[in-house]
Amino acid sequence: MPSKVFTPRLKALTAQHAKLIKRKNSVDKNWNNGVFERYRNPVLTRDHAPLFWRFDLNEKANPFLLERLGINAVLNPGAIELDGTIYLMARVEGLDRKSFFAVAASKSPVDGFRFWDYPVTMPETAEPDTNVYDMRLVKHEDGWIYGLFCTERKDPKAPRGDTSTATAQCGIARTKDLKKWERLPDFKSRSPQQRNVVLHPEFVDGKYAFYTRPQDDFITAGSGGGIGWALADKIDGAEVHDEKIMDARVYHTIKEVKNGQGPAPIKTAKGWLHIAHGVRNTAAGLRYVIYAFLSDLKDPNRVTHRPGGYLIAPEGEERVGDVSNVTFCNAAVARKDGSLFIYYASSDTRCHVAATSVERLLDYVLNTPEDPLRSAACVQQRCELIAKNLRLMESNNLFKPMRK
Ligand code: M1P
Repeated sequence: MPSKVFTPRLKALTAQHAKLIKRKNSVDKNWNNGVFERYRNPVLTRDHAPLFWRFDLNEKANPFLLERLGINAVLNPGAIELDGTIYLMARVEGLDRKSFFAVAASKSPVDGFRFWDYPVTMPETAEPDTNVYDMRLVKHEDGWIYGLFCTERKDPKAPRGDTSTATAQCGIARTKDLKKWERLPDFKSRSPQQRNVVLHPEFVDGKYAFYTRPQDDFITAGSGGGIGWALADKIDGAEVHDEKIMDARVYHTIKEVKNGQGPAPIKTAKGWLHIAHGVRNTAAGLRYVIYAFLSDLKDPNRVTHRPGGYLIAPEGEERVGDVSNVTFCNAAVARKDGSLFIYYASSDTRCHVAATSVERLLDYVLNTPEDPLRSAACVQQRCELIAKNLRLMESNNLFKPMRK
């Protein structure tokens, strides 16, 4: 006999899901720093996951229509634009804490993202991954689309009884269509752990070039000094011997504890535009913010401009989630018309979009002053701006300054 619960519940859930997918996004008018626009709604959340991923839809087997395989969070997406469609390669985390990759696509960069029917079936290496996450998608000049991601396994050297210590390394896979993936051997370096490894989109000196993040430990960077740079002769069995730190961690800055390259950098006339994340410690735990910098066109590991401070930090509801006070970015799409969409996740829970243009972000990196690293120098920097502005305002009769 059909239960009274199943059919009305299925109807309600289906309507709710359809409404979410169709929901239009809009710019948050309260945000006005001019550098980028913030959008009100997240572009992907756990509620975007199709019902048929979560519920057994057979009434006989599931008369109460209970969720059987719930989704905990959808975060840290990679992104790529192919033939005018934006594809987000989301990190989807089940209630069991394991992450997997799934593609959500939309013609619009800011709303309408819909997951494909199946998540990605990522082949394993001989040493199976316990967890995979944070894919950086890059169209390389060799013709492949690469996905570099973090592969995590229990540390075999962990003392008996220690069920937490893990090792993080970089997994490499490639595809032509985001559906069928060829898994290559994991990236090898001298560092015991790596996270946030990103492939540069072009060959450098005929080699594959990587942004790395060497670390001694699973959580802390330890002696790993920041964002590294390394070259490998081949991608199928990529191995690097020397890592040069190109963007170091610095005391009392937004990247004091650790940092990591975000998506692959964007090529512009003025240099490679990088988006990265920086981490500092607080009494409330780690705070993750997103920052930007520019590196030399011919020598992508030489940083030419380092705007001080952060580009995006968690605001409002973004501040709260599974790991609160986190904004993390591993995706950006620069479109033919010059617009630039930065996809980021907040508090390891949901995905957002910020919109700007390559021209505007270049202006930001070229003209935002560097962090002078001391309070007195920061005051001096601000006073110089104030004095310049007051002179201008007085000469234009724009404003009568308060003289004190
Ligand atoms: O929890 C915040 C982030 O922590 C890690 O980033 P990092 O290696 O820089 O510390 C990653 O696990 C990332 O997925 C996560 O969002």
